[in-house]
Amino acid sequence: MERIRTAVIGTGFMGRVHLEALRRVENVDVVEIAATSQDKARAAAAGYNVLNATGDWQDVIRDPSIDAVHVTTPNVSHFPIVKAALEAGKHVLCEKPLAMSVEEAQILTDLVAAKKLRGGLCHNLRYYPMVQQMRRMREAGSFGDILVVQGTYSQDWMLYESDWNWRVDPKVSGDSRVMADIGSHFFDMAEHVTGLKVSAVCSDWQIFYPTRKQPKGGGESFSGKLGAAGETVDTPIVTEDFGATLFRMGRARGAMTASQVSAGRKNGLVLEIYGTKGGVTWRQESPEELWLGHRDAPNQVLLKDPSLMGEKARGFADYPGGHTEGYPDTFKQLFRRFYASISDPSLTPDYPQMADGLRQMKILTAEMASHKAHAWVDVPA
Ligand code: SOE
Repeated sequence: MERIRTAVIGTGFMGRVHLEALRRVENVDVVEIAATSQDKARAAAAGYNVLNATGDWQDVIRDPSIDAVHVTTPNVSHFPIVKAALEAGKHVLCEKPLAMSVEEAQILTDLVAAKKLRGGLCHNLRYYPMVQQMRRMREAGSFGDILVVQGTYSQDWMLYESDWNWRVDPKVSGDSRVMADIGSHFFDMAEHVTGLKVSAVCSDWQIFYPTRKQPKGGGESFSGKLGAAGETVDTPIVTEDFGATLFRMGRARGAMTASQVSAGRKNGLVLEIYGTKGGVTWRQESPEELWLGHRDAPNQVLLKDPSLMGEKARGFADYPGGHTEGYPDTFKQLFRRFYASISDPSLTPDYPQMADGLRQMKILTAEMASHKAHAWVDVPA
């Protein structure tokens, strides 16, 4: 099989997740790592046995031997890097969000189509095996017509006033924090699994800490794990710690919350779908289980086991029952499909596209407008 030469730009938490998952894709060689400094890039390259390291991402763009690029930098630089990579004829896999605005996301979506390149977006959570099982059961009509979609994405890593992360800075991360970072995963999954589109939203956001204690010497409470020590400066906060959104999906109705201040919830994405024939619930904190709800029979819990899964969902479970597949495996599944579509240009891509990133920017923009106006806002198609 032809080998594909790829580069990873960004060496934070997501950069490391991408580098690890890329090791599990058979026909890819990671040939360069780019970071904000030569030292950081060299350290990451040494850790992942990659030959080339650079402190300037433009080096990657200028190298004609590189076929594909992973963009895992903070949000504000997604647009310029993805644009430059596409213009240079490289396939791109970008972390979410695709861009800082609908306008930017539209430019990238048009560009990838015009250039006839592959453009993927890391809404990886779709690829937990039991999320695919839920999707395929819905397609087969197991839940009937969908009436209600509800759930949450709850975390606790910003619970204290002393918690800090680059995502707090709107110039780097955007005007929304919680809804952009994790609310977008909820909506991507809800649309993917139900096959329905969010048509209108009514959203209410809250900032619990008007200021937070920013560490003077840098440091973060998410990737840093144990928090930052030392002197801090009180910094005004303008992005939400929590958001709640009512939404319409055609005839179906829904409600969701997203939070970074829910004590004890580490990565609590929950999606519940209720239809005319039955209900289903999936929880990211126990991802191998699917709860199946019935009105006239005892409820069931389906444990991930390829032999018990539908044929199409089975392709997303690589290990036998009882052998847990989790967060890192979702990237493996996405990357394999991305690179398969590069190797075989005739393949219809079956992974999130840049257009899906544009879609999330439209939902997010409508939520923000709704919160500001205290009113329902339509989401354009
Ligand atoms: C941090 O909130 C984060 O890593 C998100 O950025 C990811 O997209 C999500 O998968 C887990 O939480």
